Amino acid sequence: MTTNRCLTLIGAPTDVGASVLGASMGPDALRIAGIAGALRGRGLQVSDLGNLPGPGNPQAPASGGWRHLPEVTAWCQAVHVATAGVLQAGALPLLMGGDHSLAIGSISAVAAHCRASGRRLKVLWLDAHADANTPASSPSGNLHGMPVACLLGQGPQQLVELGGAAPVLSARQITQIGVRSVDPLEKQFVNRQGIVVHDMRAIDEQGMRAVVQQALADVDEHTHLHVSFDLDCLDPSVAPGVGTPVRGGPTYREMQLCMEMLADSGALASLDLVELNPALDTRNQTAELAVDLLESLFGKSTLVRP
Ligand code: EXY
Ligand code: MN
Ligand code: MN
Ligand code: MN
Repeated sequence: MTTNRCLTLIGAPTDVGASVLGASMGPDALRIAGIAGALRGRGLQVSDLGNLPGPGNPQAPASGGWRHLPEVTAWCQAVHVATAGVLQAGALPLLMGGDHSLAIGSISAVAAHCRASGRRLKVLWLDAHADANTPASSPSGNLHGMPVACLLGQGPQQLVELGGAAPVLSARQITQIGVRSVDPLEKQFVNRQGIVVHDMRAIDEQGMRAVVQQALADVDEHTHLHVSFDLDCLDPSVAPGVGTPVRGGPTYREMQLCMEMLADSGALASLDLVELNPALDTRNQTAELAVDLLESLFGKSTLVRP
């Protein structure tokens, strides 16, 4: 398997799914950190669709178990259409968020593409959080804490059925890595659904190498691998520019190894890069780190290995 060498950047400048403002500046911070040039340096043909338009942030309180549902739905629809267009054109879509609720838009489009082309979809969710709250279990109503549940068919109907067919994913199609913050009722949902979670304890006990090997065990030449990379997965000491930091995350070296192993799989076919919050960052350090890790994800390594 080899990774598609044509890549299209999609900017989705919104923070309507989050409690903290600022993820709306993520796409431009990634551009300033040189995302396109770095990927071209890896030999990729890169185009940039620019920033999608969408509603502003009403900064309204939660009601009915969620905040900003019409706005999140509009953004996810825009992302769905853009992602479907990029896949249709034969390129690899890289969604630059924006908050993580946008993954409902990208992954629903990827799933439809896989259904139509007979490929098996596998989603790797790199995150400090499980993002598996439902409106009934969420302590905040923030929809960036609910995309996994929505993709599994639990959540507001507008989001669950965003791409038509629901549920978009079955639990065995998703594997989570780096999780260390799960709400009490959310934990019950994760266990009931049987989502495979390699939490930080697993990384500490077994090492990143064993964890990624297990996560990729069912990936073969028929697999479309989607990586949904929430930058708060990284330890906040190296990635401070996120709205919901949680201490105790993977180091730069651990995450770089994860990226290198994903590159070796050759199965990567779509990607979300989300939750970058430049308002909380230090001199664009988190954006630059994200671009550095992307280079590893697209095949940069120290030596040529057999
Ligand atoms: N579990 C908390 C909530 O649902 O409010 C925090 C979620 C943060 C989600 C970030 C994007 O990964
Ligand atoms: Mn997330
Ligand atoms: Mn997160
Ligand atoms: Mn390394």
